[in-house]
Amino acid sequence: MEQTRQPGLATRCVHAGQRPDPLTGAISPPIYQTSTFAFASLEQGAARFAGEEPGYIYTRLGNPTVAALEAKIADLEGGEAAVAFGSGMAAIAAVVTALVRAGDHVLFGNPIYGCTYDFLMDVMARFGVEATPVDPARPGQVERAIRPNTRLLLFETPANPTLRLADIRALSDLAHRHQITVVVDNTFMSPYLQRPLEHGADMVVHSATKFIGGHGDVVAGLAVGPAEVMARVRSTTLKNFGGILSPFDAWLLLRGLKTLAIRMERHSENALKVARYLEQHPLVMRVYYPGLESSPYHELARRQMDGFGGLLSFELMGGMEAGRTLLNHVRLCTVAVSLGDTDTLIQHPASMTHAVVPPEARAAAGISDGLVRLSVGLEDADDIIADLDQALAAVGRAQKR
Ligand code: 3LM
Repeated sequence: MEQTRQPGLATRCVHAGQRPDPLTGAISPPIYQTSTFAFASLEQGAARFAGEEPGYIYTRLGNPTVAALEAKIADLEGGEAAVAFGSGMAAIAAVVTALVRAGDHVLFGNPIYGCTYDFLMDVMARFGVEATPVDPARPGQVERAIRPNTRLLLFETPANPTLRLADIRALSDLAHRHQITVVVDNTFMSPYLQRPLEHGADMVVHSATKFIGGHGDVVAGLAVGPAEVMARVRSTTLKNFGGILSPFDAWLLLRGLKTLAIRMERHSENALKVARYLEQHPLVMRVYYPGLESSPYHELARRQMDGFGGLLSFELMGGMEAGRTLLNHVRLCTVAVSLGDTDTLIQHPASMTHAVVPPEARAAAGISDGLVRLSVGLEDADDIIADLDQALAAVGRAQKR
């Protein structure tokens, strides 16, 4: 029987964008560690520069290993084209600056990763682009903030660090009624758990440093969207700011993506167990995890996500001081920023990832001084829970003193 069925996501994580090297049969893609590519003649070089002949020119403009990664992520997100960058921030900055000009206005969901906030509110303001934070869980508020010059709506779902969700379909429909481009930062989910383009978003950005790489050994970014827009990004803000991904780092991401499906399933399974443990702990006031039935976002999560992911955050009785004690007593969990690694990472957003966000903006976005964020890794869930349990016992002892 002829196969017409689209292969499943796990299959595409392994195979999309890749085939054995036609020259040698190597299954692992070659790392084309070269800065430049030879032309057979002046005419060939000129034709490549003129875009009249396909082929590589110079690694800042394109590289075969990087191209394999771009093809894979475009396939997984269900987009027409993708561009890779040297970091998530490079991807976000390149996409935003390719889409707006001085005099334009940008809306963004708050909370958002601290450097994205800083980039939009500070850097873009200096180039005449105003940005307004909105709560994307309140579409009415988003609509009221739209101005005639609003060009872009950028948001994370789930959001860093509070795990607030946004309804991608509802916001995309709303934005499109006003000719506004919707960009979703899908870092917390990866395409295995959520594909924003299927819900109406125009573009997706990633810090590929996180679940896509998955092993805590590479800093990278990705953007996916319509071919015309991605070609514009490539030929303007990628080419001229030059924030490219190296061929070796592209190879690490290709390797990481092979196991994305099983990693995301285990991250999600472990995080749910940890969230349930934390939820019943007397020293924990609130747990933010969309997989918990108690989450106000649980229904939306079931609708637009294929799993609940590896990130959660929580607030302790005793606020900041309790958080300090907890972080200083964990043993298996590592006190570190970043997320999506094999290792469980624990951090304090107010003093770390979101320290650059002004305190009033943090408070408005629900980032309290006592909030702790956990990126649940691939260890045995019982071991992660045992570690948190002994650290929480230390918090309890400190409070009795
Ligand atoms: C962090 N986040 O620990 P890079 N979008 C999202 C992110 O979480 C991040 C980026 C973009 C963290 C990094 S904090 C110093 C460490 C949702 C990064 C930016 O440029 O690849 O770091 O991506 O929350």
